[in-house]
Amino acid sequence: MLKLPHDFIFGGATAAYQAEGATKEGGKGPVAWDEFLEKQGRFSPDPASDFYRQFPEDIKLCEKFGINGIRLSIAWTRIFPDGTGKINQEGVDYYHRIFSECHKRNVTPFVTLHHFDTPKGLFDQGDFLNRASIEAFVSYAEFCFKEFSEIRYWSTFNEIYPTATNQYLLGVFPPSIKSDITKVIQCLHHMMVAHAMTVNLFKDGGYPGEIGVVHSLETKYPASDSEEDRHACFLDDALSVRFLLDATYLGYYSEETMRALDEICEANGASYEFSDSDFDVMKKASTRNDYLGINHYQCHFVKAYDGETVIHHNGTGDKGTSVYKVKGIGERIYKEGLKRTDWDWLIYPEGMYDMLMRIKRDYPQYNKMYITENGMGYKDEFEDGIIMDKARIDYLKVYLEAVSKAITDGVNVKGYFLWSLMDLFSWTNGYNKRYGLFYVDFDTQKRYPKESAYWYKLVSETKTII
Ligand code: BGP
Repeated sequence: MLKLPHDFIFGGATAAYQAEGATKEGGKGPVAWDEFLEKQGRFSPDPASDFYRQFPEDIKLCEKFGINGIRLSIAWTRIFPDGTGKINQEGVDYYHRIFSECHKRNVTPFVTLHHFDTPKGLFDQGDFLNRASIEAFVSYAEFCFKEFSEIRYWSTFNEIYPTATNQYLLGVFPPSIKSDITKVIQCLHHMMVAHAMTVNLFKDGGYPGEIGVVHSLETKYPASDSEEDRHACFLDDALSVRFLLDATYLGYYSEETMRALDEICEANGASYEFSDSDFDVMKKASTRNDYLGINHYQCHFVKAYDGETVIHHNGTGDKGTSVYKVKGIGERIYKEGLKRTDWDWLIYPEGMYDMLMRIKRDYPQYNKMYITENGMGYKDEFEDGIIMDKARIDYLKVYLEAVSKAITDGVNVKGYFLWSLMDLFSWTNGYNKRYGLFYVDFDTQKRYPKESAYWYKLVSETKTII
């Protein structure tokens, strides 16, 4: 049986908008999602898991089940309802209460400043396409560093690539724009600049603790050995993985990344603009990241494709309905013989191992890594308070084994945050795609430990992947 280090963090992950509910309470300002979900009419972000009120119970469950880290995000609009300017003391007090509860229960909070929830006012002015959002984000971050001095682990952003593509390529996040590669690249770059400015501010200000960024990093493999498929894989990887790692650890985009970017832009009639002063900021920050957070759920097999962009996002759990073909990049296909979830996410733990090894090889200055999200969306069956989620345990086991192997092979991984601590609201799937160790009855808000919670407790206590 494989082991994990004695000081390893066995965490659970959440995000403000998906856990808290209470979107119109406590002086919270609006975000674009409020209106978007209301218009869409499929599901509401309230009550979510009512973490707004239930947090003492959730943090107590952490302690009881050997979970010694919690990843959570601050809702920017609970602190600054309009994004900038007036401060909402009720929101500030709320997060102090959460952090003190964590302290009481020996659960280390890892705090993300932005998890898909830009304040509505800034969003309406172009979100991160508009440089005004960069300035506003840095000021908000500075406020948090000064105010929440009890925090030791900060992440600037959650998943810059899915933010940009869900907003401007797939169109499944507000403002629902499809196939606009110019906007995708501009959003990616501006968010990376905002990250770099924040890291520089944190380090120059001498704040205590550590700072990093959480990227979604999912390995791409060519669908076959053909030259064409290998090239499609190179393009997909360059935009979704290499672009971000270059920005984070080099402070510029490498020659290979730029080659791919130019080819993708040419095929899509897209363009980009990067200023030299941005690279000065990014370069300065590139050696100052204390850690990298990796969100990794699946991997992709990529095939050459030369048609128009056609995407169908499987947001219902109807297995086999996913389509992902992007003009000038490639097509992501199902791979014969590989298991996948009802949402068509391929279960392939080698992808996690390969990603960790690649970062160690290509970006040796990474310092240390945490798996900040990994888990299995599943239609859990609830029978008299008992939830036997064997499929989730099988998934977690092979992914934790991949982490353990990477550590043995020299990668410095310090912890793992399972997505999700308890069942949460999912942005594009609502409430039937459950990930939690704790089942949430969304009507009563009662929590029930799943079989996987007992399994995770044992793994955490023994540091052995059973
Ligand atoms: C990540 C996000 C999370 C969470 C998770 C699962 O991309 O950081 O917020 O939602 O994926 O995704 P989903 O809820 O779409 O299944």
